[in-house]
Amino acid sequence: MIWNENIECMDRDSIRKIQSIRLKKIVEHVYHNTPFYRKKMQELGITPDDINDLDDIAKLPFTTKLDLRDNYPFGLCAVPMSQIVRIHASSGTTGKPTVVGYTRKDLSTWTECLSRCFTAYGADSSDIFQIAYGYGLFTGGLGAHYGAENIGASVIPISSGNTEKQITLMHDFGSTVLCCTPSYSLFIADAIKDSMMPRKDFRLKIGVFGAEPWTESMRKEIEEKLLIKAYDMYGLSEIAGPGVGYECECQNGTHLNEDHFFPEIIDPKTLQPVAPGETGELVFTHLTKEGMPLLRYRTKDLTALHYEKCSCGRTLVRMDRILGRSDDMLIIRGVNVFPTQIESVILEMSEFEPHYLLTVDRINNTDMMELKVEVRPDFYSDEINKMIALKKKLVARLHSVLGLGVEVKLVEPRSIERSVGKAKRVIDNRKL
Ligand code: DLL
Repeated sequence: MIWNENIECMDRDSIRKIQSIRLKKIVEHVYHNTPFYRKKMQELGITPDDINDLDDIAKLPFTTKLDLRDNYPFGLCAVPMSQIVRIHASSGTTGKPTVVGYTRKDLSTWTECLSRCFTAYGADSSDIFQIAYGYGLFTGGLGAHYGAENIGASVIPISSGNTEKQITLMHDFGSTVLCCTPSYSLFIADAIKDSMMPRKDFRLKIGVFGAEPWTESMRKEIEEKLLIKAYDMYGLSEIAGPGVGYECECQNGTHLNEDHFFPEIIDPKTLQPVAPGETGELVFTHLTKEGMPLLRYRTKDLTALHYEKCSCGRTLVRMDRILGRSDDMLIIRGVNVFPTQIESVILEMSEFEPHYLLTVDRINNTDMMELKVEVRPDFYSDEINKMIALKKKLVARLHSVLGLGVEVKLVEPRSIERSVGKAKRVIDNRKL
């Protein structure tokens, strides 16, 4: 099913026309209402009259997370506070949170985007949504909530955590759709297994997972453990929250709601656009946002875009799975390493659980990586030789994929701390 066929399946020329008109309008809006952008555009020697079609976007300034922090909390709002009806914020690891404000129309646009997502996953008014993303300043809970209500589904606003209660309600209320981070879904899967409640007594069929990078192997693992179909949902607070992008039944990339959020891929070093299909940093320009519209916001997420029509009939551009964030990329002895690469190696070997923790240190001026990984119960053994052989196998595989040596520590099942939200999988102790 398609929620908004007119837009989701619109031919490319028409979508570009709409994007062009909206771009011009939004540039005028920020120029006249956000002193930060007026100043930036004046510094570049441009006015809204210089922006006439999509190609002119390259003339516009970029925006970074630092700009949001410098204008904390409401400096980038383009409307008076009396028009802001919702405030969300995402806490970074350092400094002040990034704050975003929504007008009533922004909330309705966001809800429309989520309705497209949920419909693409095959959900409708007959479904019961268990929303186990955090409610609060994080956009996951409330964002998904409004979208699910809008398609007429029944919503259980349970938020994240309290895993025992999650599975009791999932069982008793007959939840059919679970929304949470992919890492938390594995925690829930283990809890269901421990509960001894037979799987046939649960009605769960769809998982809506996002908010952190996850791999194809992780998808397979979740689908096998929970006996559901797992879909990707992409988003970030600065742009809307969840629902910026979604998979369809073809699972051939994540469709972006590009009538509201115009995507570009740039080379993060040269800041120049790369060709379609090439990997680079994803950049978004708001096309319809009233409250806090951003021009060319650098997400730091690394991916590629594909413009060919999808077999589902949708023409909205498809984005590859997020490879990682450029700021999550570790540089180990000069080699680039993404946590998702490590996850793929662990999950392609049946002996390991998808739970791991990577610690990076600098010892005697040399970067060292230590990987703790859980062995599955049926492979975990007291026989030291078996464990040594298993460790060697993993070290060799990691070496061939990463081109680096990793110190591996095999640990007992369930010994690595679980997360109910975004998983923390890397600890970098280097003082760089
Ligand atoms: O994580 C919004 C969200 C909530 C998305 C629920 C999906 C589901 P932030 O906390 O601002 O917002 O974090 C945004 O998380 O830039 C990506 O690095 C990462 N991310 C989000 N979704 C995905 C995904 C929410 N599906 C940051 N795959 C983004 C990979 C994702 N990374």
